[in-house]
Amino acid sequence: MSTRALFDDTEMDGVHQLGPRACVLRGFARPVAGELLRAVDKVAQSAAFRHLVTPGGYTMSVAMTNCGALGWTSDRRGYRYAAIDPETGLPWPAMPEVFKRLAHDAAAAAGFDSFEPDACLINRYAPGAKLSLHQDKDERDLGAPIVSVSLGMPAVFLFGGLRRDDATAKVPLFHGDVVVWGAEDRLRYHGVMALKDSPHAELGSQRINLTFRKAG
Ligand SMILES: O=C(O)CCC(=O)C(=O)O
Ligand SMILES: [Mn+2]
Repeated sequence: MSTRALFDDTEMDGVHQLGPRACVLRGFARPVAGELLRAVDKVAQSAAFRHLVTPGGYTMSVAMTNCGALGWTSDRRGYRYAAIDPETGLPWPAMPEVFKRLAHDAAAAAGFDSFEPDACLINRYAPGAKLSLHQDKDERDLGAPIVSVSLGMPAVFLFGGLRRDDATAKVPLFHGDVVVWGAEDRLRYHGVMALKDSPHAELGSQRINLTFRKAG
């Protein structure tokens, strides 16, 4: 099924509930998308996108960088949050105000008050890149939600249950969509299917995802 066909089964705007405390806010980030993308470019000038290696020795197809007090990173020794970018030896770039505001406001719109992320993982997908099913569980404070912003090419987000082998919903995500999940949905498995090449007007053959978390 094409991504568009999947999307036609859902609504164009508004809130799409994925669980008791999980939802997609359709188009929520669209008004600030240009500002977000300019800020991503600026972050990447100081902390370049890189393909991390997993503890199992696999090089990830998604390119990553971070901003904020803590950055998510991986190498043969494991996954972890670090205050210093291992590539530059410098602190990660500060989290831009527009990021903080958007993350806070999206969380509030999804029913999570006072979200103040200290980590923003920036994922860059080229056609064919994917993210296997996983839980976000490296954060100290699992009481805070995850806020995940999609920009550029569409993707199919997989949203499963609390066990890896639970059924997954296929959720098409478009430029400006924001997914928020927390509380009893905080540890649900999720991933991104291999991206099809359907170039976006501003970003071309790329998808950028911003994942905001309270890690420390
Ligand atoms: O790219 C996405 O939509 C999801 C990213 C994600 O799950 C992660 O970075 O942990
Ligand atoms: Mn994740």
